[in-house]
Amino acid sequence: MRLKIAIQKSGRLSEQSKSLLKECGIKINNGKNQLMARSTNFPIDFLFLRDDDIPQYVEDGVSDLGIVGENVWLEKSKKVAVAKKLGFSKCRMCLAVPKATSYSGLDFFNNKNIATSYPIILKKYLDENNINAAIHEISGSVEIAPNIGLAEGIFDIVSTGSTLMSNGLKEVETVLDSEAILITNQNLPSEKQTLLNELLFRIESVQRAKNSKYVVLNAPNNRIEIITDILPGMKSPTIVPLQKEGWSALHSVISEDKFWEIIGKLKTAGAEGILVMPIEKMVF
Ligand code: PRT
Ligand code: ZN
Repeated sequence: MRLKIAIQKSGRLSEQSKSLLKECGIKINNGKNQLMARSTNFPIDFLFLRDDDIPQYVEDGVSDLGIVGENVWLEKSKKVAVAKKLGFSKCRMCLAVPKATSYSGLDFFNNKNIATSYPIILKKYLDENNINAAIHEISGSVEIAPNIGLAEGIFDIVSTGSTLMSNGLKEVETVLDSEAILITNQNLPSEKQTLLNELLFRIESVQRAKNSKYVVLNAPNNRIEIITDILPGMKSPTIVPLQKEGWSALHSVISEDKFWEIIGKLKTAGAEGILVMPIEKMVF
């Protein structure tokens, strides 16, 4: 039994989808322009598709799994399960209006026109907020709609905000945050579910490692207790005596988001020669 996973053929998700699978130890052998590929060291096959088509393929069981943005998953509204958030291709979906528009709140959009490539998500949001606006579905370059007189506002994906800025628009509401997710068919047979569980286990080990750093530092023995209290660690730090009398080396793991805060405290507490290293995998 082999799993099939659909990933974006080319675009913002494709490289990171492939990298994630490689970091999970899965080899992908594919030449250019191929639509399918096989892994030689894990029972999984790859389908390379447009991201918009992936939810349908997964619902139909043509593919067991797929990687898409949450925005595409929500817009397509197919019957698939979400197995995991993958943490890359982060963006947000926003309402934006021309910079000169005076905007006082969502009511602004009542009886206005909004251009978007995401009519389903937008309609749900407007309905939930009792806003009555006309939705104009266009497939690309949504950001030019206000300038050509098609709409008073747009609803689109924003990442850095530079596209909005260069088109003289400002973001006025964030409707949702999106990132890449792993979707799965809802009726996977148990053998495929077992393979999926193995894949999820690997993804979690990779994600945990990405969020953590391995720290080694030297400290006088009389500072070890205070330093140990600062280090959260997996369990407790490893303490190794140094040849230098009265000194030890401490080894521990700290999370990326607390990194600078913890390093500062360690220095104040008397830590020296602090080394910080990336971790490749963290298996529990
Ligand atoms: O050909 P295919 O249909 O497979 O690809 P696509 O052209 O539909 O999608 P693609 O590759 O552009 O994006 C795939 C996914 O990446 C999206 O569905 C999102 O989940 C995610 N993503 C992350 C983004 C962005 N960031 C992003 N910035 N998708 C699009 N953009 C566009 C946005 O539409 C706007 O035009 O970038 C512009 C805004 O970017 P900033 O940085 O100027 O704000
Ligand atoms: Zn697409």
